[in-house]
Formats: sequence, C-alpha cells, structure tokens
Amino acid sequence: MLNQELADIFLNIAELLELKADNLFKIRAYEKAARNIESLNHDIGEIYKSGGIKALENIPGVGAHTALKIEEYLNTGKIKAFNALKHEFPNNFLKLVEIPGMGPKTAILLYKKLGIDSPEKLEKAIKAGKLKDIPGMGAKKEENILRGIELKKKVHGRFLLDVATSHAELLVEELSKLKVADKILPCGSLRRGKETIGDIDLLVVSSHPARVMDAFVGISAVKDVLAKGETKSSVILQNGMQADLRVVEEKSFGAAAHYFTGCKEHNIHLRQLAQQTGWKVSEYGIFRKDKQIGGETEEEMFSKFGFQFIPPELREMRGEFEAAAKGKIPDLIELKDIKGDLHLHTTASDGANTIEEMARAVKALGYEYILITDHSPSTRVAKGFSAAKLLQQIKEVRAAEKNVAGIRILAGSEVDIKPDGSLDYPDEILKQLDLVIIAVHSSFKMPEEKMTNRIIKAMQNKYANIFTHPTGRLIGEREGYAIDMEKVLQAAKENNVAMEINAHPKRLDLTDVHCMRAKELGVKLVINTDAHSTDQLQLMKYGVITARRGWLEAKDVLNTYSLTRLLQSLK
Ligand code: DGT
Ligand code: CA
Ligand code: CA
Repeated sequence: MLNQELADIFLNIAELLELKADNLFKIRAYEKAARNIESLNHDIGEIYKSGGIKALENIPGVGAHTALKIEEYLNTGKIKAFNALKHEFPNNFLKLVEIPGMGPKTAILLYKKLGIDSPEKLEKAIKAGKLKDIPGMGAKKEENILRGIELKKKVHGRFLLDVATSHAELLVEELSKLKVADKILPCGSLRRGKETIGDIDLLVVSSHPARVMDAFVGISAVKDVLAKGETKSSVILQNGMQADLRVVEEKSFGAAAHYFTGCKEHNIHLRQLAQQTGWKVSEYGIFRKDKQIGGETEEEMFSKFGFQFIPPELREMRGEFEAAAKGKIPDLIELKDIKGDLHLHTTASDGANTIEEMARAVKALGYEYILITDHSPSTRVAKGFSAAKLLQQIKEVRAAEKNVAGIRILAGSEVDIKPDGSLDYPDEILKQLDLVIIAVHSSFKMPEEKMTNRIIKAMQNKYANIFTHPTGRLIGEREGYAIDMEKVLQAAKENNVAMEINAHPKRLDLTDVHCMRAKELGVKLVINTDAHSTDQLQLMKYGVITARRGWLEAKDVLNTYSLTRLLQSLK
C-alpha cells in the first residue's frame, strides 16, 4: 500500500517536472524510482524500520534525495517539496495529466492556448470543437481523450479492491491496538468483494463508544475528520478515501453487520419481507412491536425468515433470496481450496523472480503445483521470447522441479493471440508444453465481431488450454476490448478451454456476472494471479472473492483439483 502511494507520488513529481521542462535526467530518475518502488517485494515501511535511510538508499533507483523524501512521507504522511511543486500549477492539473490519452505535453499546451485546467473544462472544450485548431490534435486523439475522461469518471472517487482492503486492515489493526472495541468488522462493498470500493464501512461493538470515536479520529492515517458523533464518525484518509465507523451494542451486532454490508437493494428486500410478516428490520435488530426478536447474530437475519445464510458476496439481488429459500445457496469456493497457480512470470520475461524463487514462494503458500507462463515473442514490451529460448526454458523448468522438493512445476507459456487468431508459437513448440495460456495483447481496438472470431479461432487450436484475462480491461485505465462474451463462453465449452479469473485487482476478469454465466454453461474456470513477483502471489484472494461473487464452488474451478485431475480435465 505504501509502496504504491510513494510510486504514485514520484510519478506525479516526474510529470510535474516534465511540465516545467526541468532536467530530463532528474525526471527519468523519479520515474525509475517509482517503477522500482512499485515492484518491490517488501513493504517500504518495513524496509525503513529495519534499516533506516541507508536501507532506503539500497533500493535500486533510489538516491539520497529520494530516500529523504521517502523518510519524510513515512514519518509525516506528506512530502513538502511535492506539495510546493503542486502549488506551482492550477489546482486540478494533475487530474488533467492523468487522463489516459493526455500526458504532460498536451496538458501544458492546452493550458497555455485555451486556459484548460481541469477535466471538466477539457471535456467541454472538446465537445465545443475548440481543440480543432491546436497543432498535434485531431479527431482520433480527441476521441481517445474523451474516452479517457469517461473512464476516469466511472472510477472517480472509487478505489481498487486491494487498496481499500489494505487501508481497512490498517484501521482495524490500529483500533485493535487500543483495546476499546470488542468486535471490529469491515462491512459495505468491501465485505461483498466488489471490484471497486466507494468508502470503507467499519462496524464496531463496544461499551465505550466515546473512546472508540476518539481513537478512530486519532489514527495517523486520518487526514480530515468529516463528522464525529456519539456512535457515528466519518473521516478522510491520507489517500483521499473516506471511512465511516458505527458503534453498536452487542445485541444489535448481527442486524448492524447485515445492514452495513448491503447492498442497499438486498437490505430493502429483507425489510419489505419483514413488514409483510408484521415485523420490522433495522440496523438494531428484528422487532415484533417494540420487542427485539432477533439480530444479535447475522445468521438470525436470515434464519428468522426461513432462509439459509447468504454469504456477503452474494448479497447483490441476483437471486440470492430465492436460492436461500430453497436451501440452494452454493458452497462457495474458499482461498484454502486453491492448490496451484497457473499463470506466473519469471525473470525470463518481465517478472522479478526466477523459476525457483517463484516455486519456493508458492510452496510456502501450501500449493501443490505451478505453471510457468512467460510471454511469447510478439509481446516485445514484456520481453516475450523466441521458440528457441522457450525450449531452453522447458529444460530449466524440469531442472528447477528437481531442485525444489514438494512442488510440481509445469512448463507453459502465455502465448499471444495474433490479430488473425493464430498463436504466437508454432504447434510443434506448443505441443512440448504442459499447458498453454492464450491471451490478447495487441490490436485492442478491433470491431467486436472480428475480435470474437479472433479469440474463437485461437481457442480452436488443439494446444490452447486457458484463456487469460478474457476482457483485457485495466480498471480505471483501459476499457476491455469489444467481444461477444456469450459466443466466447460457448467456444470455451466446445473447445474445452478454461476461462481465467485473473486475480490482479486491476483486472478481475472474468467478472462476477460472466462467472455466473460460465457456470451455467458448464464452462471450466481457473483462478490465477498473473504474478510478476513472489509477493504478487498473494493476490489470489481477490480472484477467489470474485469467483465467490460469481456463485462458484470449488468444483467449478480447476486449480482446486489435484494435478492429475486437472490435467485430465484439460485437453
Ligand atoms: P460503496 O461504498 O459505494 O462501494 O458501496 P457500499 O455498498 O459500501 O455503500 P455505502 O458505503 O453507501 O453504504 C454501506 C451499506 O449501508 C450499504 O451497502 C447498505 C447500507 N445502506 C446505505 N444506504 C442505505 C439505504 O438508503 N437503505 C438501506 N436499507 N441500506 C442502506
Ligand atoms: Ca462503502
Ligand atoms: Ca459508507
């Protein structure tokens, strides 16, 4: 979490310096520091704690000046020089620079020529045709920028699941330390595992609400206090995220947990059912007249109405009450069901760790197998490699398996689907791999029909086993390509290709809704991290929660199987 925050700040500094046409070496140095901090294997706060400023300077790309800035941020939550730099520009200028399709040079040009200093003004100017006469602009570029603005709007003010999770964990940890709360439960969209989170909702049981409130607003990650009441408070954290906290009595815990978990439509439905019985449901309990008849536990919120317990991830008004009435709530997959990771990168392409390092890290997680999947030649930016090098890597994988006891290491590849639907290695090479992952990494803007046919053709290759990150989206950065998912799912079924749920919090596709449909069609699924370093192997939990939102059970997900059964299930 800290790593990402600092990386973002250093990137912003680089962007602002670029706007000022500052020294190019300095700009590149900040960019490099940002990249290296982002891909660190350890929390930068921990690095600092264990070795002080010297340890920070040992991070590649971090010099003495940068180390001082990191230290300042770790100690005070801000970097004065960064704030000063921001003050040299109009208020919303960074927001402008960060719009996909913009960049520093365009931003400064539009500011100088048209006084554009915010995304809102930019959108208006484009729509009014005011950019037409600006050199370097054009219909295509304007279209890209407008799309970028829409994308930012959609996630505006919302946070990725991992960012929200780590902030909630930090708040829970800080509150726990102070020993004023009997129970602390993060609720809301976070507990339901949505892919983006608006704000954190913390529920606390305590007999000392006033002390909880004091503790909450005093946490060092809190930047502003929006409201502080007897049982409710709201704050803004250093990263701009809001956190709400409610304190209730033990006897209302279940009702409050249910209420604050939502979603709103799910809550309203239960309230209406209560009314039909002459009862009342609120965040304080289930009541008949004024007498509380349930709600101390969350189970009661369902059992009192004859329902099976509905796990938080299913509370989206997608048929959960009907299923619960019939006793048909699925036995949802859990993280502990996962036996292997079938998509990960090594130093051979754009990963940070070797095959053996990845294998040892996976073993420590208790998994039984992994599939090594570096990139194929077309993905040049990700250091994709030749068939000859792949054959060499297969040998390295076999050797690594001998060196690391107790884990099966399979040789695979993340093979590009070329624009014509053919695969990026010839069949003679593919057939030597244990499993093959196929992926779209180019020509994202193809029309839907063409893109769908391209993918289906690739699935028909007899060596294709898994279709990874099936929509290609990057949440908040890039819309997915146009595809007819229904046809792709049908083709996956027909060709025995498993669909991947990519656990990276920026991806999380297949989405929950697509998972539900895949299951209906009997399509096989896998959950992979796409890890580019050992610490990213931990992202599996976000894939699992997405699968749970898609109503999946362990039996629907192939990497919960033993390796033998997994291999038998795929072609
Ligand atoms: P978010 O924060 O936008 O990602 O989404 P949520 O679901 O966390 O929504 P939030 O933070 O506005 O509210 C937390 C929960 O409180 C929500 O999931 C259900 C409950 N809630 C909020 N507003 C209402 C309402 O008007 N009626 C009912 N019955 N429940 C509500
Ligand atoms: Ca919320
Ligand atoms: Ca809230």
